[in-house]
Amino acid sequence: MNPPSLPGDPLRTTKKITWCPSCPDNMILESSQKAIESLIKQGHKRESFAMTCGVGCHGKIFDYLNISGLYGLHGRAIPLAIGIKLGNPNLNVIAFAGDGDTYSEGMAHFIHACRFNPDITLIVFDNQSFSLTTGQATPTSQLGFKTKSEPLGEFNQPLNPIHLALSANATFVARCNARDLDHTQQTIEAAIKHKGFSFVEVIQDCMVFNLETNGKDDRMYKIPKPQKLSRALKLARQFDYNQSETKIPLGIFYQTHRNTLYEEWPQLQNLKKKRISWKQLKR
Ligand SMILES: Cc1ncc(C[n+]2csc(CCOP(=O)(O)OP(=O)(O)O)c2C)c(N)n1
Repeated sequence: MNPPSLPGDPLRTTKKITWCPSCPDNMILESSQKAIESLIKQGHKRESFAMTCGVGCHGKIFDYLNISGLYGLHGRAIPLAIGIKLGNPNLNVIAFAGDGDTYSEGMAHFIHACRFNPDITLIVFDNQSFSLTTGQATPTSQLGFKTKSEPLGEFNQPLNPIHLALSANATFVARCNARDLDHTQQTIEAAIKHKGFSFVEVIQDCMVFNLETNGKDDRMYKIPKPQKLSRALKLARQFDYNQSETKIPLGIFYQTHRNTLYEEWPQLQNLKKKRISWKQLKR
């Protein structure tokens, strides 16, 4: 059962927001909520949305967005989302996760989700830092990032999640800037509508940790539409997550269609056809 909603705002709980003031997590909450509201206006039921979260600052969205779901372990938002989708393939399932969460603890799930193409949406809050645990380096932190646990600076090259997702055959790959609320909302909406695994990386500042990587907005520009895979891979390489002057492309890099996980399973196709979950299936 959902908790009480804010008066006049059914998609928001009454829980007090404890993110830092001006943290872009607030903006990602807003864009995600607006995307869901828009889909509800287009005929989706609020009950058809479910979410999962990993552990981190981002995971608090679970307390604020008033849709059903499961709050998971660190790195496990994706398998939980796949589980929910297998239980009821009629749901729109959104996994909210952090960069540490997804690309460190949850990396195997991320790669295999790109391959298996479950019909779920992954939204990664990428602040290039393990922020809830006071700012250690994640796989997308820039070279040289000095932390309490790495006083000499990060010496590993950052991972490029956009390039990785494309290489692992993801069917929808996008990047947004948390501060650009309209673009983030539109991209999340397109991602939820996509049939298959949709991955949206939202670049955000952290107001407390890894400050040197903040304020990249001037370097960002928008790709007008999804590109061919070869071009998308090239565009993905423009930004390598290090400190530099390179441009940072935003938008849907690539979108294609192939059978999703449930389409490969006759049992799930049956549930989808009857618009029911396993629980409602008469055996
Ligand atoms: C398996 C496991 N490893 C480590 C932790 C400790 N831990 C909790 S939150 C967190 C940082 C989360 O960072 P990120 O996913 O980037 O999210 P952010 O806080 O930046 O939003 C860590 C390392 C944990 N809870 N479980």
